[in-house]
Amino acid sequence: MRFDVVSIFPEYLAPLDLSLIGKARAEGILELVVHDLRSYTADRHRTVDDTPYGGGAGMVMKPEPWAQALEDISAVSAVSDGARPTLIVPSPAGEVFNQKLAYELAGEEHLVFACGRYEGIDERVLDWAASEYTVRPVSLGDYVLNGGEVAVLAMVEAIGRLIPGVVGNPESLIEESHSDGLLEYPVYTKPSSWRDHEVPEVLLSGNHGKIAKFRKELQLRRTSQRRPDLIDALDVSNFSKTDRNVLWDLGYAVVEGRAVRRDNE
Ligand code: 6GU
Repeated sequence: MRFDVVSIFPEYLAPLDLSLIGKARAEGILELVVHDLRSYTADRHRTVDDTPYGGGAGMVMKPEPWAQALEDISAVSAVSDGARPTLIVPSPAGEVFNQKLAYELAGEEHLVFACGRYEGIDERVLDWAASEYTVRPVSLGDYVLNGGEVAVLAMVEAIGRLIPGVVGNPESLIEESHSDGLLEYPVYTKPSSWRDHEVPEVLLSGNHGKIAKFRKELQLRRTSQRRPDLIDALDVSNFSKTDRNVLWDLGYAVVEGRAVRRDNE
């Protein structure tokens, strides 16, 4: 898989040399190239921004440096016949990034990230790029960052770790938060008694059936407390009697494969 990142702050992407992603790059499992947008300018001042048509605050990124960079990158794109690279444009105005989108993007051969700064990139770049790329504006969530670089660090890590060979133990991908639509259960390690705080007794019992039930119950409890929106989205048609009882205890009934708050019934 190949990633290209275009930014006016290439040093911002330096953390991608580290840890599991850095190791995967060194091993050739993934290829990642960071490009300085200013190297695609043609004027003496290497200008990348200008004032917005129609007025308003801040500056807008000029289209031509982006076109030069994206043309250069698509020209060397090694996607198979019929496929095209995906252009991800980090923006608080994009679709929201989540684990499902991370899996979808991990299945692509070539992802290009266009890091905007200031008030964003001239919108015509996105329209123009659609002839060579599948263009997807993507947001991390409902808050505003100064530019796309930090969002790209998050997305490359979330996508990269799903590529076979990047995470050493594929088991750790299966059991984690969000892959089953629930938050992860809490974890503990030695010592079993620490500053008057005890590890839950059942985890010391060696009874794996009981442990699995206990963990699922904690997943359901913390998800309903912290992320009730995830409970609403859950498919509970294959839930065991025990799981349904926990849901009931948390104030939900099971109606047509969904958990419904009993006070909304
Ligand atoms: Cl992807 N970019 C920027 N600039 N701000 C954001 C974001 C992305 N996601 C949330 N806020």
